[in-house]
Amino acid sequence: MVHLGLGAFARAHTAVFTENAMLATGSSDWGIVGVTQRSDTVARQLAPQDGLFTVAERGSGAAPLRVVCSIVEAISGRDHPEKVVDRIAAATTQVVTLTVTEKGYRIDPHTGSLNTADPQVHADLDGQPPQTAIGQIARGIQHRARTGAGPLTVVSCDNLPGNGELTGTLVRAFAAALPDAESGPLLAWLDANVTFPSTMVDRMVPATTDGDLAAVEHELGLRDEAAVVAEPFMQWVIEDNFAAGRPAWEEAGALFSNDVAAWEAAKLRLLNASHSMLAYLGLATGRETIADAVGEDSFRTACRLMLAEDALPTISLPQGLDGSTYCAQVLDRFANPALGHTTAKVGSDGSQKIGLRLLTTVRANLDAGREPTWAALAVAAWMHHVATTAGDGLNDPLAADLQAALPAERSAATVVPALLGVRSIFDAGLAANTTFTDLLTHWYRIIDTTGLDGLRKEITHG
Ligand code: CS2
Repeated sequence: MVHLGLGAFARAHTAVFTENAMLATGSSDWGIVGVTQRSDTVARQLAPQDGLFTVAERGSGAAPLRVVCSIVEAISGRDHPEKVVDRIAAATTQVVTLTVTEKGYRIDPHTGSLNTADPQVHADLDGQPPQTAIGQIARGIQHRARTGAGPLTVVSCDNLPGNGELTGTLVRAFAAALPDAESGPLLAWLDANVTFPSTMVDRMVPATTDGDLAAVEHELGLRDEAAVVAEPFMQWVIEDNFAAGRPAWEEAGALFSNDVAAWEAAKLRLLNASHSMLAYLGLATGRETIADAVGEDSFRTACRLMLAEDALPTISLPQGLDGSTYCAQVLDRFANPALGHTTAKVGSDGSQKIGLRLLTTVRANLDAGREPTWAALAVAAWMHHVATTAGDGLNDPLAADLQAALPAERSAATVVPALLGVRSIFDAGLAANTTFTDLLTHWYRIIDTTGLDGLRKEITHG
């Protein structure tokens, strides 16, 4: 397997599921070539450790420390792009998995397809050794087509609806944008030999801190620069659409399902939506972690109401998922005091997340003639975060556009319409909807002028 995006999540999820599958079946046939994307840090940390790293579970029910050995090679994609293409093209590779986060897909928000105006996508199309995940996959597949290396399955593991179909669309858009002599054969081979199953992944994995590394060193008796911490819970729902072999992930507890879209929608609009809501409410009131934010009664209440009144009535749950039990479990998982998941981390890249997590719910309620009171609170808290984070402090790929849209004088009356004008996030219909605008202005004013006290009062009375 080749895994693109060797962050903490991949190590605590894909690598663990893959090792568990091998342990359960007694096979040692699989190994993961991990590829870092923008930064080479994890490749530098893993290489001298032969790919070995520790997973430290934190919270109630945590297993003992465990050293995972399913990663057999770690490559810096930035520095060795040809190697990445070679590994994807190798006849021994049967699966490519990816966790490159929402922004890593280089989607044009207006078309939903590949942003060919992105300078790196452009360079990859031009024939430079590819730096984007979609470029790496497309070039790897092109080599497979030329060498007859056999079919391949590409498995997206990012929090995006229909992530498999989306990845397929983007890879095809890349292929279609190549010169005719290249695109025809590539598209034909792709159609016959490559599948893109969708998946839903779930495990909370914060960024590893120096304190975590010191704690692992103390417990393990070894220094591990690539250790990761994670909650005990983990879940993977996978569409059974594989073109070639794969690890027996079902033996490791993964669920193969024809209903991945419903699982993903539920996760995005319940778990991720409330995660983002807590992050922005927490950031607005000086709370450093998600556990601190959900520990504030009024915020927990606001989340519960957002889930019960705004989100649950507007989604169809997959079979086997009980909505209220799931929501209660999610809030309990957020409360894990040992995890240290920061509001800053969850609140990063908001421009890429709020549309999928919150605006879907906002739209569904408005369409049904209901007021999305609580989802609007979360969006207003995001707006407050954007408007009060100075200069280049905003961790978001659209930071420059958002800064440019902001007015000099910042109040509910000026910030809300200004940010609603950012078309890559809010469509014109949503921006013109007075129910939504009024809710945003109401909540923004409370956050901005009365802070926590005002929020507490309004949430209890609301
Ligand atoms: C979080 C997710 O950082 C974020 O945006 O909401 O990474 C979340 O922890 C995972 O999706 C949980 O599976």
